[in-house]
Amino acid sequence: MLNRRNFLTAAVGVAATAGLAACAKEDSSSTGSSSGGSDTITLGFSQVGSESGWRSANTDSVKSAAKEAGYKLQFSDAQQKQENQISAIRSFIAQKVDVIAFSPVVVTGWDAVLKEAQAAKIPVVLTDRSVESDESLFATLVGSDFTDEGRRAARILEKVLEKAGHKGDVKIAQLEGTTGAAPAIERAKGFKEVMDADHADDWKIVVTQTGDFTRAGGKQVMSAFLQSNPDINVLYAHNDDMGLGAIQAIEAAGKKPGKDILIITVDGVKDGFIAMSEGKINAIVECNPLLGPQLMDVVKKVHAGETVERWIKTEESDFMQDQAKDALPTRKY
Ligand code: GZL
Repeated sequence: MLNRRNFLTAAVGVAATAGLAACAKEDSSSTGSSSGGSDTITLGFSQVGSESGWRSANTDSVKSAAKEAGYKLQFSDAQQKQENQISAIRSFIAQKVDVIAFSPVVVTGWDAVLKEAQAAKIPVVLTDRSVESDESLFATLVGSDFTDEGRRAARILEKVLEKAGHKGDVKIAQLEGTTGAAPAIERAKGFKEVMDADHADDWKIVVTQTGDFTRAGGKQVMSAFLQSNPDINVLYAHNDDMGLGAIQAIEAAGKKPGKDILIITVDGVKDGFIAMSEGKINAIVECNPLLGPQLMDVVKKVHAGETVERWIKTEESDFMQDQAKDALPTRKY
């Protein structure tokens, strides 16, 4: 797994030959000046999909920031399929866009298409999620430290357990994100680091499975969890949407979310805060989706051939249940 902490500040340089143009399924919307004059930056952006509230907020941020920056945006929604992202990137290469940015749905399988972009002398910027590829194939990553989010989730669970006066073993159900996606791999890794170091004798992940970052997935998998492990007393969901789906399953099973089963989620979308204010989620680890402005800034620098840092992080906080009501009015997504 690419260790973001080892990223060094490095000059951005790319060399290229023509890439193949595959017909990508474009859900493209162009913003910025319609003429796309020679001085207007044309940005090809391949988005994972529209699987969660976080993703919708991220898409809105990218589109509004591109408009604000006056860029011509070619936007493609991959519907969570890697082949659609690869097709879209090939289409951007064929269109000779100035810069390509994308949020890779999974960490592997990108070398070939990234080499085609490099051969076409088109710089690539990763946003949100990272890849396991040769670091020379992309200029930078604009996004969060998911391993740290996993550690933060474990640390805030310690506070939630104390606040709840929990006694006895902690039997954890884990709803993982999309299999092979950086946030799923790293949020599990960070949580396990803390568990192994400080809770080897009292915490146990009794069941873990992907809910694919969706509400439907969270509800379906949590329902199965409750059948096989009725004594679960904690849920760690890799995003709010799976947590919200799980809440439906928990209530359908006649249990109280936030009481019978303590719930920790990641993201911090508005619906997550509403559930937290209703006492159904106990704590949220924020993962900021509003990456648009930082992305557009780095696109401009990369296009100009400037040196950029290998990892541009976002600011994030963590919220306990008693902070939800006060925080809601100012939540931006
Ligand atoms: C995290 C992002 C994840 C969110 C999910 O940066 O990639 O994907 O946590 C989203 O809500 O589906």
